[in-house]
Amino acid sequence: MTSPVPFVEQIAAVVDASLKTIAGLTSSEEVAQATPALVGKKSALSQLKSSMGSITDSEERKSAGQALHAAQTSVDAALGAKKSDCEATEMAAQLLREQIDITEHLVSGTSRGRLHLVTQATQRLEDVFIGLGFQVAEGPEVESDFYNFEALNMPKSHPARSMWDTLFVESEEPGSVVLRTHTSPVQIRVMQNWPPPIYAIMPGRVFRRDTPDATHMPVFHQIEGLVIDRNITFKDLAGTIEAFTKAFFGDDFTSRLRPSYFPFTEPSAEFDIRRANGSWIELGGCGMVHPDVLRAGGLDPEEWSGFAFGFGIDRMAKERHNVEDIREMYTNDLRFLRQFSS
Ligand code: FA5
Repeated sequence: MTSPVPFVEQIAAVVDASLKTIAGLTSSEEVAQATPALVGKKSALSQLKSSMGSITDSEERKSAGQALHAAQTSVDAALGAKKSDCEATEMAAQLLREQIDITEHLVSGTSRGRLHLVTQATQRLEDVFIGLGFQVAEGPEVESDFYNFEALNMPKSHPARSMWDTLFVESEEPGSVVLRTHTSPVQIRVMQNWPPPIYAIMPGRVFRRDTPDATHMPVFHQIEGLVIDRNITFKDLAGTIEAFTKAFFGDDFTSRLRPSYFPFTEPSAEFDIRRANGSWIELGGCGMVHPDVLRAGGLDPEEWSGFAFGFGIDRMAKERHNVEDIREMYTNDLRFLRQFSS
């Protein structure tokens, strides 16, 4: 007959097996599943505890009780440590999965916007003219018939009004409010508000019922120039335009004036510049301010004389950057716009 395994040894064997099981657990889910079998009411340790009553020797029962208590403590501690370990690992993995990399943009380089070609050209034009002693003025885009036509020597039925395909704004008196067809109305507003001598430029957006093509847009930009002083002559006008051409486009460029007609200037001319390939492109109109226009601006033509010009800014930007088609500047294709730094 084999003698029964001593109680203390049974406890040691259960602790051994429990610690091995605990060591093999790899997740908090596995820990939760294994817990009842390791320390629950039906666990091997609990069964040993209930069988303690069969130990008759009081000394032996006492030391068995102590051993059982120590066993229970070590299994509880190992299970608790395993649980914390698994939870920490799982939390770290979850954080890694859910992290948002807020440094992403800095690492890959920031993408900065830049000014549109026409805005760049406008600012450059302003710089050039300010360098020539001009001041900048602005006027409204929605304009009255008076400023857009009448004060510019084009009374109601004047045939020259048809030079511009006008967009009208609905108003109480039909035809009296327009989207300005050019920046020339700002000439009148400046004359009415600034005491002469006047050296002003007036950039802005203008509107025409023009069909878009390589050199035309229905909404485009002009820069108006106005000089009012004593004894201003056509020579001053030609000299200013040539100085501007070289300052804006470079010394290789030249300008020419061709006789033309505008009701608000007399004599009038069209202003062209010569491109690198030798061909000419029309950039604007100009001339000596008509006496009726000086009067509409509140100035005495006997005392004051002056010249005015109006250039297309979009066409200048197009020429300066060798853009084939003016419409390309308005397609908002970033691949196109990014080619031109400011
Ligand atoms: C005028 O608008 C006159 N106000 C210019 C002027 C001012 C003359 C002062 C005399 C004294 P014109 O219609 O030609 O002129 O237009 C001037 C320039 O605007 C043109 O030479 C061209 O460069 C530009 N332009 C005209 N129409 C368009 C368009 N649809 N799209 C883009 N640019 C245009």
